Amino acid sequence: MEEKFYGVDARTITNVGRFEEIIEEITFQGYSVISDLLSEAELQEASSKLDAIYQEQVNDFGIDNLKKINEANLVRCPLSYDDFFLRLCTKPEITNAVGHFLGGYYIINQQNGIINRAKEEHHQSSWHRDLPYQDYIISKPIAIACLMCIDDFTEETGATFMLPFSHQMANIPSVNYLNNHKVSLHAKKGSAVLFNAMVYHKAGYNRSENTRRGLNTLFSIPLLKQQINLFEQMDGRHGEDPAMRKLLGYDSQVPGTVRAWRQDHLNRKK
Ligand SMILES: O=C(O)CCC(=O)C(=O)O
Ligand SMILES: [Fe+2]
Repeated sequence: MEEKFYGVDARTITNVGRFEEIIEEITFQGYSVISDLLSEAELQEASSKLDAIYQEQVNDFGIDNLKKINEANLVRCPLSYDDFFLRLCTKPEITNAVGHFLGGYYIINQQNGIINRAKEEHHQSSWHRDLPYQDYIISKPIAIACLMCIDDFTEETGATFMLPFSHQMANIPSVNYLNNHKVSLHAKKGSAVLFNAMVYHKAGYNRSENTRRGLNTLFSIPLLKQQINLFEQMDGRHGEDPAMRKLLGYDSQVPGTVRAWRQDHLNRKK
């Protein structure tokens, strides 16, 4: 039977295919799950590379130091170690949706691998927004997170908890409200959770026997500063490709002087 309405003229989205469904879910509840995005081969590669880069970071910085700054089991900026992670997060299914919300100019603000080990509390298991300390409502998304499930996200393995509609809540609600309304996002490995970065969420506790990995890429408008200066971190790699320069934020860094700012703008006129 056809759905009927009265007293309603306007509708945000009318033509509903899978893409529109994803857009509508992110718009209203704040998140959507895209299934079957990564192949088995990609998942295995992601798993072993995340573990290897993490080991490299542990060797470099020391596990005690990492623990002191809540960085244990967190892989910072894997895309700067291996282009594989850049390719994963720029699949068209993702960039099409990100572009829908952020428009023609967005950057990779940060990328992190989350290694949620069996029966260990992870720093990301605390409620947060991916834009921390922002306790207000914004009418349009300014950052979209793409959390790829490298392993199955289940109740057992510590699936992400989301608080639906919370991008429309200025402040975080009470623990009582959080517990009554949180949703545990079960998603098969190879899926990606795309969400408005203002949605409150946290990783679940991993009660299983296995490690549960995720890869979170945060895309933002270029007005927001990157967590790590990718130009420096990547030694300007891919700088010859205009689309990559833009995505990696090479063209939206803070100029050092008035003259440099003006020169930048002048160069763009040529
Ligand atoms: O691993 C998860 O379930 C959540 C990760 C997360 O919130 C983050 O990386 O910001
Ligand atoms: Fe997060």
